Amino acid sequence: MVRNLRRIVAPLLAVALSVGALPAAGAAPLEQEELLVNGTFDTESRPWWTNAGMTPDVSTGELCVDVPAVANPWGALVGQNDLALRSGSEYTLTFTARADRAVTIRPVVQPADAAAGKPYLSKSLTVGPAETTTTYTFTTPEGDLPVSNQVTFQLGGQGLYGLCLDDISLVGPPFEYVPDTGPVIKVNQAGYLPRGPKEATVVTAATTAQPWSLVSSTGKVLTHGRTKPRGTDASSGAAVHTINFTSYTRSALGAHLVVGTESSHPFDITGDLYQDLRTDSMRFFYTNRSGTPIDGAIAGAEYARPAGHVGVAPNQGDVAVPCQEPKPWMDSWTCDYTLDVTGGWYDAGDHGKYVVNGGIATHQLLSTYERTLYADVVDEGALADSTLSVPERGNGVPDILDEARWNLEFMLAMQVPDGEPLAGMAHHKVHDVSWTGLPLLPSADPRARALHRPSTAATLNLAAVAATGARLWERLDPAFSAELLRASRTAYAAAVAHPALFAPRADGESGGGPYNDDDVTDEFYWAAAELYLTTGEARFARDLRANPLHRADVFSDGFYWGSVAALGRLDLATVPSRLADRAWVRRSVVEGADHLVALQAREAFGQTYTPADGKYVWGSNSSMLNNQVIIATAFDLTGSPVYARSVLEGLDYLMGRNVLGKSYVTGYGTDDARNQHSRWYARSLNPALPNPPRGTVAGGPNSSIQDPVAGVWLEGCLPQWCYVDDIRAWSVNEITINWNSSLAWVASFAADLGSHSS
Ligand code: 9MR
Repeated sequence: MVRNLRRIVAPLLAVALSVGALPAAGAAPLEQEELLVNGTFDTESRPWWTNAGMTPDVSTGELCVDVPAVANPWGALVGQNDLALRSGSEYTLTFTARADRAVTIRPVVQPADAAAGKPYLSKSLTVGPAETTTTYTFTTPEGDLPVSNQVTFQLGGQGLYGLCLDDISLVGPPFEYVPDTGPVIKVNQAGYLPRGPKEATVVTAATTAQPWSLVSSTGKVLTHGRTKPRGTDASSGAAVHTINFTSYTRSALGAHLVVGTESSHPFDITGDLYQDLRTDSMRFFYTNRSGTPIDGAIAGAEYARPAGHVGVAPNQGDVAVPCQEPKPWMDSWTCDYTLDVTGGWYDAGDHGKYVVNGGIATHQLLSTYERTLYADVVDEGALADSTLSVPERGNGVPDILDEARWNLEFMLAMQVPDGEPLAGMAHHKVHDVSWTGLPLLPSADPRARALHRPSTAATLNLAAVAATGARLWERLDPAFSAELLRASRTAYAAAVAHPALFAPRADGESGGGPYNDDDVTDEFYWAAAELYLTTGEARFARDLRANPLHRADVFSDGFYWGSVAALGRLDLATVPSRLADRAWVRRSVVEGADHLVALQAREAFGQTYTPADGKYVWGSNSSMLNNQVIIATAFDLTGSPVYARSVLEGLDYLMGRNVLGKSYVTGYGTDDARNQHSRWYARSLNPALPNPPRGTVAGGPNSSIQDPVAGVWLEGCLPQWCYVDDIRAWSVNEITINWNSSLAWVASFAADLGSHSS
């Protein structure tokens, strides 16, 4: 249902640079609009709803119902939801009504969630057989109103009667969400590397090149030039110019760009720009650990919390978790054993733990480390032991591997034990049997937990990641390495025996997400590739070369938890092996990167993501980052600076060079995302709780805006605008392990570049 064509107001699009940023709100009389849909009932009753079993009849061009004898006025309702209203504004409700005898009805306009506030309008009105038209005017309160409101007619409490409503109208100013997009000059708010690319984007209606200057913190002009007009950018609808100040190669702290009377946010030009991000992006994994107390001395005092899901009340798990009750959409599958699946990382802002998504996230941490074994441009020791704030610091093992092991051990625990049906496969996920609300510490979650049916996808994730782990721990911990390889081989064999056991979407409705995936050709490819790289065995080489994806383009559409062939291909290109067509594999990565770099050149904000359908997916920031992993790997393979520049420019978008002027990485930049959707980094709901740790990336713009806040505020948004930094906006502003693992990989690469180029 499209109520207003464009509810989100992009204030800068039509404003000339010289005029300034925002038109003064409220300067013109507010536009009046009809806010109700289908108040005339010409052909149907939707989207009006009824309760008490009343069936609306619109055959006379009105909405007529037989009201049953219920005790309370609100026991019988006709209503319409999803109304976004402006605060402190006047609205007029008009309707006609008739009843087959004199009754009192109660029109009410109020928050859709009654607990969210008082009604704005609540009246009692007597109606009878003569049709009467009634008009009420009311003013909404000042301050933040609930996102979703409703009009209802309370009809109950008066015995049986018939009632007809017609021409229902609510007129007033439409709600408009106006994001604060900050300065019109969009920069990487954290900064730039002295020898790296330096570009910025200016939102301006000016049609000719404009003079710009780079100004130091003391007001000195460091360099200057002219903007390049780039027309209207498709991903934002904004008219833009770009600024290129790459030729300035000195360091500068607190510099800013100036165009006319406009200034950018300040930024640094410094070689150690990404050093902190390399480690900060990995902090999130420790504070997301399940099954262990989070130590404030390690994580920072505000992140200290008791262990979650270790069998201490009110938690009910994860020490002996049973299988889910039989469900029709799971072919009534269940089991008669329990598993100890304590540990691992919580997936995101929920308390679920998912093998599929855990797989890619764990793999990307392993890969961040493995890259440093083979790439040329690497800071020796940057990922060694005692480089991260984790409890295992000082144990002689690189901390990033310790962190990855925390989840790898959980994944091993999710494998179906010998002797049970589906032995060797991995349970798809473990989570609460129903959704909990926010805020809620993991240790305070009272819900029962359940193991969900094993899936081929989860099993192959385990096979792939355990195989990768087996080679990385071979010397560090031979026993663990052997255990991993055993588990990987068993999982692979189980997946071959059960190649099409899929987790249905319907199994993600209650208490956890679905991570449904019914094409596992890519998971088979990835697992075979990792097993081959670890063992060198011909049978795995045969399997991977027989996979149709081996010679396919696995890079143009990027990769994510549901499409992982690229992970296998990248490792085949970088990890030494005797694969017969390894040279071709390496070329395919470079070609994939070339394609992405060519697309990036057309993007006026430098993003490394140009979806073919022009819509941004859920977690688009991670799509950008995963494309940067492909491009960075091409750098590692060729040493060509084109790829290094591309990755760095891609990071600019994430850290503020975007139409919203938002740095999507918490703690980085002047205007950073910090209210991401989470049950325990939930400061905006409870000031005693923290925001997400520094270095946490938000999912970012998502054209599908599935959550109640984004769905209402961002209706009609062009891709870059489909984001709001609100904790309730889970489809655009969540945090997850697989998104931070992409950031960790790229941040580590960028940190290496920084040290080698300055
Ligand atoms: O990241 C996932 C995205 O790709 C899917 O489209 C979406 C709907 O299935 O689910 C996302 O994953 C969520 C998961 O289901 C539950 N934990 C939070 C995840 C991030 O929002």
